[in-house]
Order: sequence, then structure tokens, then C-alpha cells
Amino acid sequence: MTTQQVFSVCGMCTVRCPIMAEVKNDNVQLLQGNPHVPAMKGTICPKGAAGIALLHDHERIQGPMIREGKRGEGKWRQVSWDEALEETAARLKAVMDKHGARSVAFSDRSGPFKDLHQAFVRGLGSPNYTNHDSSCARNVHHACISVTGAGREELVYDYKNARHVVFQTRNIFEAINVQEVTNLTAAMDAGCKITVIDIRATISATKADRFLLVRPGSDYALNLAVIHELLFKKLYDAEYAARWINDLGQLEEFVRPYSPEWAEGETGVPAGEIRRFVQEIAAARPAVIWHPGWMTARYTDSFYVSRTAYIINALLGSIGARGGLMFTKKPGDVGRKGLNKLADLFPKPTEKRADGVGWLYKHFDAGPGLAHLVYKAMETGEPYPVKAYIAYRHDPLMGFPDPDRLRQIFDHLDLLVSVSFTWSDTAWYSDIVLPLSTYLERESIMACKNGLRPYFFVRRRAVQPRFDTRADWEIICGLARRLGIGELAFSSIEDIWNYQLEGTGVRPEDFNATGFVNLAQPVEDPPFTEPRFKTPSGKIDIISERLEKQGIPSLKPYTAPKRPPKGQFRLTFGRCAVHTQGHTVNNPMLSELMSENVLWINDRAAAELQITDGERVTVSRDGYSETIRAKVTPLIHPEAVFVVHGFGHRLPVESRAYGKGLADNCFMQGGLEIWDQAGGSIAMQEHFVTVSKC
Ligand SMILES: Nc1nc2c(c(=O)[nH]1)N[C@H]1C(S)=C(S)[C@@H](COP(=O)(O)OP(=O)(O)OC[C@H]3O[C@@H](n4cnc5c(=O)[nH]c(N)nc54)[C@H](O)[C@@H]3O)O[C@H]1N2
Ligand SMILES: Nc1nc2c(c(=O)[nH]1)N[C@H]1C(S)=C(S)[C@@H](COP(=O)(O)OP(=O)(O)OC[C@H]3O[C@@H](n4cnc5c(=O)[nH]c(N)nc54)[C@H](O)[C@@H]3O)O[C@H]1N2
Ligand code: SF4
Ligand SMILES: [Mo]
Repeated sequence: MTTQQVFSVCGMCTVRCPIMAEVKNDNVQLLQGNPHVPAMKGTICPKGAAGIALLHDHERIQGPMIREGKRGEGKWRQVSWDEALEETAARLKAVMDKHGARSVAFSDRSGPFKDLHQAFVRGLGSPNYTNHDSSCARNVHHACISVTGAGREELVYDYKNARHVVFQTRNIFEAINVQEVTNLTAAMDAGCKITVIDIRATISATKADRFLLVRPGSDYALNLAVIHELLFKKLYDAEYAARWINDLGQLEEFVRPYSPEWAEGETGVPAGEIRRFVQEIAAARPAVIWHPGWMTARYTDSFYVSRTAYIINALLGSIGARGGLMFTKKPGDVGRKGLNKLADLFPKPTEKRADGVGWLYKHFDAGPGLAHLVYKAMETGEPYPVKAYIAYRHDPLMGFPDPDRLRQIFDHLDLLVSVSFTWSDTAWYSDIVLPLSTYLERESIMACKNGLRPYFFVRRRAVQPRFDTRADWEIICGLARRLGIGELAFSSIEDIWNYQLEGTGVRPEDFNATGFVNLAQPVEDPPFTEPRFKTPSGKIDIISERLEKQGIPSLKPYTAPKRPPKGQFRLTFGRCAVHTQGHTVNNPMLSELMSENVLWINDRAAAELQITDGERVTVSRDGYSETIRAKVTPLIHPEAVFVVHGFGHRLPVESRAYGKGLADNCFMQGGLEIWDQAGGSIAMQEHFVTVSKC
């Protein structure tokens, strides 16, 4: 048999890069970046390459499971798909009959294929679709709305044409997005400067022209000083500001006390260094990107760090500029019809959301709401009972703080269902587990990527499932059929594609050649895109009506982060290049590359505790402890310790990951209640631990 080239979408992390699989005899022989996408250049990251190991991994879920023993006990009965879907539908129905459709909550990992999930939740009649984002980027999204009126994904970073990029709380060379990295490295070759602001020297810091080591949690002070310097030294783009920014006088008055000298005391960055840095970014404007952060569910003021990052971009004139943050185009903006939405098969839910978003918390984007507040409703029964929960491609017991507490909350549910392609803590605690085929064994619905040049794309099935697993559409449509949601009971993926594409002028076979269909001509040299601020005034309102109405200050005075009590450290975390969140540490290939995490600890702090590099240490908090190897280094701030997130697995079904490394989420007791009231995200770095020799 000849080798086939199947165009697909990587599913090893949230980035979802376009890929090409070479397939022979129903076997994936090679995975690479889609060669037709210029910024991929055939490249794939190490996690992407490990997709083949995932495909053959016998330790993933091999068939539908119904719980036999107590929750979390691990006693399962493997059943047929028919039985699993019948049972799920019957138990969902029982909950809805008793408590109404609104008592069903559903969370996923957001992204381009979410329309199918949203349609299902609407079809049930529940307003409670949510996602992981209050543990990831909600603060950035809300900050972007507060400044520009547009959501975070309505702006793209034009790395390729940038002259200076500032990464604050963003480790782009380890927390990878392949196309962004390729574009950035091309810009660096052409002379683009990089500044990294972090609490430790990452790989990104080693590639930067300037590295600012800040005190953990003090970024807001630094940003206020940068605004101070831009305004008082008149280094900002006055023409842009006059045209596009309201309330500049109020901003100037507000930042008056926040000088670089003041910020030095808070952040540890010398005032002179701040001044030179500001001069440099001002000289490069408007082709500057001050990255507003991605994983910013960290502090109770992270929203304001992101918000000031957007304000700095505005002062540099970079919002809308080539080499800055450009507005994306939707199909309608280039004279094309977008995909027909599956969610539009159903009326919008009129019921209030259980998390209060949209009615109690009016400053938040209603969209997916905030998962941690949905969990709260599960416990309190307020504003109404939430009794069934489907965690779909989502592992909240690993990705939200305080898993013991979250398990107690889940104990209030009549039904917990997990849909996943690997075992996870949440799947293990569920009543029913529906195993999803890996991304190489399943096709997706059609999706649209807005950008400088919008396009439609699709994931094609590369090989048939190795185990008794199913594709998303097979699971969702199978449930819809059994629940009497006829509109969504499609019997083939082609029927779904045809519905989505109807009237767009694009046919399913148009994806055969490259895996995607461009909706506009190439944009080789993007010009300044006239900003389309969706604020009440059509400009950037520094004083945001939406925030003020909710009693939230647009300009919040700085409060210093808590200092760790003597002998303690702030627990910080992040990503590494070879793992994705919590679900690749048992991957046969990636576990070999990195089987456990280590505790970064400052060399002087370690010396005081007589801890040496490589030694096992005990990390404790409130009577809870785990052990881990120490990485003693001068390259981290002395107030912090750092681990890569996702380790410390305790499931017996994961032999390669079992007992290896430390689980940061287990040291965040009480963490479900600590969140940024202005931005909506959980604040996961507001926890302190002690470290001692074993
Ligand atoms: N303590 C702490 N908590 C964190 C973080 C942290 O650094 N520290 N990081 C936060 C961040 S940034 C995020 S985004 C969330 C992530 O939180 P999650 O989204 O829960 O994390 P994942 O490990 O990606 O979990 C996805 C689950 O879906 C399953 N799955 C099913 N199908 C697919 C698929 O097609 N692709 C993928 N990739 N998975 C699939 C995986 O097997 C896995 O069990 O966690 C957040 N929580
Ligand atoms: N390889 C890989 N790539 C990924 C993922 C993955 O799991 N693995 N996940 C994807 C996802 S879901 C996300 S959200 C993104 C996340 O992308 P990033 O947000 O860039 O990744 P992180 O490593 O979580 O955090 C970035 C940096 O913030 C630093 N930091 C911590 N506290 C502070 C602070 O107080 N101030 C400052 N200035 N810096 C601080 C950390 O040291 C870390 O280096 O990555 C995506 N890409
Ligand atoms: S960054 Fe890597 S793992 Fe993530 S989608 Fe792209 S290739 Fe896959
Ligand atoms: Mo994330």
C-alpha cells in the first residue's frame, strides 16, 4: 500500500497546530507540521511528535467504563458504547426531570471545535457551558475587553514584523506555539529585540536581549512605572493617543507617584534599568508587542498586570500597528460567509448562569463563565442546584487548586461523567468514563481561524481507533439521539460538515489538497489596521464604564504582594517544552525525556537550609507534604520556589508517571476561594510552602 498524507490538527496541546500525518497500512509513520502552512515549515514540537506514542499507549482508556465501587476507588466495569451512552442519557434525564435542564453543567477546553459542545448544552436547555479558562487566561481576556472592547483572541501578535517584543509572565520558547515561535525567530534574525520579565531565568530569558528578574507578584508595580516614564518623559505616541485614547489626564495623575525609583523598591529592578528599557521600547514603537501574558491565573491583581500591558501597547501606538497587536479579520470582514453554527440549531438559553456571570458579575464576558463558580454552585445549591457535570477533555482535579476540596464538591453531584483520551484524576473519580479517540483516530467538525487572513480548517482521521474509543461527534450525537435532541443527532461527519459549510461557497473536498481553505488573498505586508475598539466611545476608555459600574476601579492603587513568612517560599509553577499540563507525563516517549519535576530554589536560600543541588527535599503546607529533588540555582528569585506543573500522579493505571515528582495543585489548600475579582481567574500563586531536608 502506498503512503498517504493526511492533513490534520495536532491534539497534544491546546495550540492545535496544523499537521500532516504520513500513513501506511493504517499506521502513522511520521508526524510533521503541515508543509503548506508557511509559519509551520513542517516543524512540530517534541510533544507533537509524541502523538505516535500516545496512539499506541496501552495505558490509556481502552473502552467505556461504568463505576462499580465507590467514587475514586478505581473499580470499573468495561461496557459497550451502547450501554455507556444509554446509561449516561438515562442518568442525565433523571437529573433533568428532578432539577431541570439547568442543573447540568458541562466544561471543556474551549478552542476551535467547541461549537459542537455548546450546541449539545443548548440542546439540553442548560445555560451552564463552561471551560478551563478561569484557571488559565480569563484575566487576559477580560483585561483586553476592558481596554479595547474586544476579546483577547480578536488581536493577533504580529511577531514577524515586530522590532521589540516584551514577554512578561510568558515563556514562549518553552510554552510553545510553533507558528508564533517560527515568526518570532524570523523577526529576531532581522534584528527584533526581546525583553523577558520573569521570576526566574527561563530558556526564553537566555535568548533575550534584556532580562528583568522581578519579585514574584510585583509586575503591576513595574508596569505602572513604565506608564509613568512613557507619560512624564513624553515617550508615548502622542498622535495615536490624541486620536484613540480617552482619559489620558486621569491616567497621568494616577501614575504620578509610581516612578521608576518607587518601582525599584517593589520589584527589585534598578530604576536606571527601567528607564533604559522604556527608552528602547519607545524607540521601536509602534512595532512593539508587550505580551499581556497567557497563563495568568496567578495573583489577585493579575488582571491589572494584563490591563496595564494593554495600556502600554496603546501608549506605544502598537494596537492596530504592523509589528504590534493587529485586529483579526472574521470571514464577514473579507466578504465571505462564516460557518453555520451548530449552536444556532437551538435558541439561546434564557435562564441565568449558575456561576452568576452575566447577571451578578456583569463585568465578565458571559461566554463560558467561570468554572470555579459553577463548582461553588454545586456545593451551595445557589442560585439553584447543579447535579450533573460532564468534564469533557478537562481534568479539573489536576488543573484547579485543592483537589480534596473539589472532590468533596463533586460528592454533591448525582452524576459525574468524564470524556478523555487518557486516564486523569477526574476520569478516575467519575461515575462514567467515555473514552475519546486520540486526535489521530478521529475527525473534527469544521473550524474557522480568524486572523489577518481568515481560513477554514478541519481535522481528518489519520488511522482507525486502536481501542474501543469514539470521536467527539460520535459521542455527542450519540447522546443527543438518546436524549431526543433530534437536531443534533447527525449520523455522519459529512452531514455535519455539509450543514456547517452550506452557503459558504466551500465544499468538504476543498480541504483535500492542504487541510485548510483560505478565505482571502495573502497579506504579505499587513498595513496598519484601523483599530475597531468596541468600547462605548469607540476609543480606549482608560476609565472603563463596565468596570466602574460594577464598583471595580479602572485604575487600582498598587498593593504589594505578601512577603513569604520566614522560612517559607511562594510556590510558583509553569511549563516545560516536553510536557503538556497534566496529561503527558505518562506518555511512553515523553516520560522517558522527563519523568519527574524538580524544585527550583535560590542558591542563597538553599544554603541557609543546607540544601544541596540534586538532594531530595520535603515540601510542606498545613500538615501536607511531598518530596522532590532540589534544583539549586542563582537563576530564581529568593522568595519563590518553582515546579513544572502536571506531575505527582497517583493513579495505579499510569505505571510510568506513578509517584514521580510533586503535584503543585495539592499545595493550594483553600485556593478555590482565592480569585481575582476584577479578572475572574483563580489566583494560584498566593500560596506559601516550607522546604526542608528530607
Ligand atoms: N497548579 C496548576 N494548575 C494549573 C496550571 C498550572 O500550571 N498549575 N495550568 C493551568 C492551565 S494554563 C490550563 S490550560 C489548565 C489545563 O487544564 P486541563 O484542560 O484540564 O488540562 P489537560 O491536561 O490539558 O487536560 C485535558 C484532559 O483532556 C484529555 N483529552 C481528551 N482529548 C484530548 C485532546 O484531543 N487533546 C488534549 N490535549 N487533551 C485531551 C486529556 O487526556 C486530559 O485528561 O490547567 C490550569 N491549572
Ligand atoms: N510545552 C508546552 N507548551 C504549552 C503548554 C504546555 O503544557 N506545554 N500549555 C499551553 C497553555 S494551556 C498555556 S496557558 C501556555 C502558557 O504559556 P506561558 O504562560 O508562557 O507559560 P508558563 O510556563 O505557565 O508561565 C510563563 C512564565 O511565568 C513565570 N512567572 C511566574 N510567576 C511570575 C511573576 O510573578 N511575574 C513574572 N513576570 N513571571 C512569572 C514563570 O516562571 C514562567 O516562566 O502554554 C501553552 N503551551
Ligand atoms: S505546540 Fe506542539 S503539541 Fe502543541 S499543537 Fe503544536 S505541535 Fe502539537
Ligand atoms: Mo492554559
